[in-house]
Amino acid sequence: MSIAEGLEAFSPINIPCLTLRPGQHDTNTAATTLEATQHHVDPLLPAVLFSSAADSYVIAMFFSEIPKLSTVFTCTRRDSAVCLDQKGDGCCSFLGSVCSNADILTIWSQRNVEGVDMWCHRLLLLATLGVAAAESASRMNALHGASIFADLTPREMKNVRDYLMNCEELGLTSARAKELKKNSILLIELHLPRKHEALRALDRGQARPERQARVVVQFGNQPQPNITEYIVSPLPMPNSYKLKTFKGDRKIKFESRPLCSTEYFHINTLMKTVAMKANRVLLESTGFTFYNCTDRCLTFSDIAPRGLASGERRSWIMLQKFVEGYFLHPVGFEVLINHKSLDPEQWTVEKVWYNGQYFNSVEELVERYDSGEIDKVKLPEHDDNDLFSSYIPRGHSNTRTDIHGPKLVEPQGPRYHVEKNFVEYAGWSFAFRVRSSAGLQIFDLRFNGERIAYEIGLQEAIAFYSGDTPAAMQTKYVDAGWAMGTSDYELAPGIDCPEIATFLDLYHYYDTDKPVHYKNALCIFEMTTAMPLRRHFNNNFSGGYNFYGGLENHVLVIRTTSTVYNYDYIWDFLFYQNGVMESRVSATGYVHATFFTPQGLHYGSRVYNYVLGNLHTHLIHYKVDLDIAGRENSFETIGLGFENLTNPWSPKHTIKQSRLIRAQRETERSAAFRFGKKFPRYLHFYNPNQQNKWGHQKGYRIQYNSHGHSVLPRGWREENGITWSRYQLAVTRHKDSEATSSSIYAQNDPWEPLVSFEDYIRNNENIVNQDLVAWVTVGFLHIPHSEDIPNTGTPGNSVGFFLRPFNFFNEDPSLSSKSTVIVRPGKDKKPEVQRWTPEVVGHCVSNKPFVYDGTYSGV
Ligand SMILES: [Cu+2]
Repeated sequence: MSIAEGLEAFSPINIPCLTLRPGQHDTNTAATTLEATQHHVDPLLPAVLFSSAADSYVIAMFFSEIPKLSTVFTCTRRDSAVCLDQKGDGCCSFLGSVCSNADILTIWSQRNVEGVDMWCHRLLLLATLGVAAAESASRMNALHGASIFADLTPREMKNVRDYLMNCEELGLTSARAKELKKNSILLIELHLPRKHEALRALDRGQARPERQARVVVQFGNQPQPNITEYIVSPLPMPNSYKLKTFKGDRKIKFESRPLCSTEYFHINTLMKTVAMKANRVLLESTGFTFYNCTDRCLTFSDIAPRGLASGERRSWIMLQKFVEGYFLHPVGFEVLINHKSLDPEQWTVEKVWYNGQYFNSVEELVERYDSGEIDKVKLPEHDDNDLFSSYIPRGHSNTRTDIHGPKLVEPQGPRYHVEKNFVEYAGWSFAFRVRSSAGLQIFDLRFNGERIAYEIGLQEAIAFYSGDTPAAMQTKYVDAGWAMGTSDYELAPGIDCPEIATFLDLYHYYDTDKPVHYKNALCIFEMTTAMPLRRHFNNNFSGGYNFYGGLENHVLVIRTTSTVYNYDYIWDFLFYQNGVMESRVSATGYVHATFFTPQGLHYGSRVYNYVLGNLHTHLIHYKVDLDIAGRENSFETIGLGFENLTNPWSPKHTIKQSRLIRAQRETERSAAFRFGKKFPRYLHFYNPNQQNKWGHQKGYRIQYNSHGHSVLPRGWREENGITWSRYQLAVTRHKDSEATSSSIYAQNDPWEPLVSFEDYIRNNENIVNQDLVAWVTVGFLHIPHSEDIPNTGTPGNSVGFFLRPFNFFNEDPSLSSKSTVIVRPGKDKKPEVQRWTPEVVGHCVSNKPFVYDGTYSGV
């Protein structure tokens, strides 16, 4: 059977990167040409699938012998047409002249198919790079499966919206309509398939599970207002929805929903009437008002949680001067409003706090203010030239302004590869997405084709405050409830990410009627840490050296940010060449500040005439679903203990030294480490069924970079909403039903949370040789100080963790890097340099002017 006949027995099926159809078959040369018919052909990702009717398929691919990513191919679509050449000897080679680096074509079948068998086997025999072929198969599966995790496209979002809007029984109206008593969509995002379904595609190249959407609907126009979540499928053309259920069949309380723009509109209206009543008090006290104010206006920040018990919706609102950096301008006026009713006319003011004094109504404040019964405050005259809260530089500059500082350059172009949500770099590969609720996640993390983790993703970020004003005492921010995943605004080249970074757009559907486009909201770049990954100067102890060896430390970074009102989080995942992966969050932006009172000094620092920076603790939660060389993993901790030995070469003496003490953690409870308790030194996850060359079980360890501590006593009211924060680390058995440790409802109902992490470890399951998930809490205490003005700086405010190989490889995998330089003294002591990269680096920096737009809008 000829190749052409073999191919004709199959019909091409679509895969994202390439669709091919058989072209002409030339009987003289016995060559069959396949032409790319639809998509851009990416020469780095050439995978072709042919399927037969019999549920079997042939995979054809070609790949490069030279290290992946180190060469930039310039194939065009036409030039990349795959050619099969049967050169008498049956050897298939790639004929593209431009793509001459792609030098071999391998074809095999997963299952014997009549008539194809022999044809495939002949080709298989000729596949000279068997190992490379296996690697490529793994790579192709990873690429094939990456789209499982891709966020919804605007088209998919619109289709889901249109489908649900047409379901009359739901009675949906615009999310932007001004009434609260309505049924509307709050959120549409990707709903992940179950893990074992995804793995069928990722490990075996089988069909991907159908794409589904998670939709949050607010049913305000019901006798029993409620929040309901649906799974809508199949995408891209949905035709059904079903209820999404939660552990213990818990229902989502209507009062636990995040605030939407409509509710803010009505809060703003209420605040106008409050401010109107208190206009003179505000004007005399602050020089600013809420209406009719031109350049002396007030604005406000709202505090969460909203009340003291489940089912409440009562928010403290803090007035601030509306100037650049208004978070640093609280004016000493706070109001507690009850906005539970769906009729804003029914909303009430329950308390007022003015200059340290509490009142039951605005009227009471005004009356007692007028009668002179209370302590009045008068802020200093506002000085427009006082730059306090602004970014405008001041003071003597110690750096030149006529030249730029150092910049990252890629002298010969990028060395990483991004295809949609699939990324490859120096042996690493992964897929990514950005959840609207909690943000950045990566999936199917592999190194040299071997899986290390199935999912590593942000779950939650909290900041719990203390202070002397009611707003400060009440502030317990739980940021997924503020849709921190959607707060990923535009990144500035050269500042937020290097100019050379790849900037990608994101789309979210949250509190809107159409998808919103967030331009340049995610960036990927390779950088140098300006630190060797490893180096050695081998001294000859007589004024010279035997050799010098060194390797630059390059790392790939994927980054998004969340600006949750005043605060900015920078979320990074970093991938080092030696198999180390790092998760890091850096905190910046404005501190959450309240009005200064002398008592306030117990809770922070005075940072301005009338402003206190309040102490708070940041805690961040990550899910780390490890799959170390497979799903079956175990967990042990390793510490040291002193031992006493009789000195074998001097028996009169005793030797004291440390020895390893390993503790196998067999159950979930034994693998949950509370804050404040002793935390083991090494946290070792390993595959008990796989060993490295030296007989050690292949493993990875989690190493912390964190100074976090718990924020409230265990079980205390709001603490029930963040039970994950009890543990620096907890290890559980993977369950699809335990997908996340928090929810968007935790902020407004932390008292009776929909999702409680504690439930995940309550049953204390066995975790030996199981699919394990590590839940990692990192954080830091922040006592604001004068240098937090105008903004908290990132240096010293980055925390996170490392995933580090521990006997996973046989040696440092960065040995495959050809950026290594070795120098040896040659003849006449002239140094001889051994290297594999060009001797001259060259230089190039972008000459594009700085651009920034800052808008995000519906599409
Ligand atoms: Cu802080």
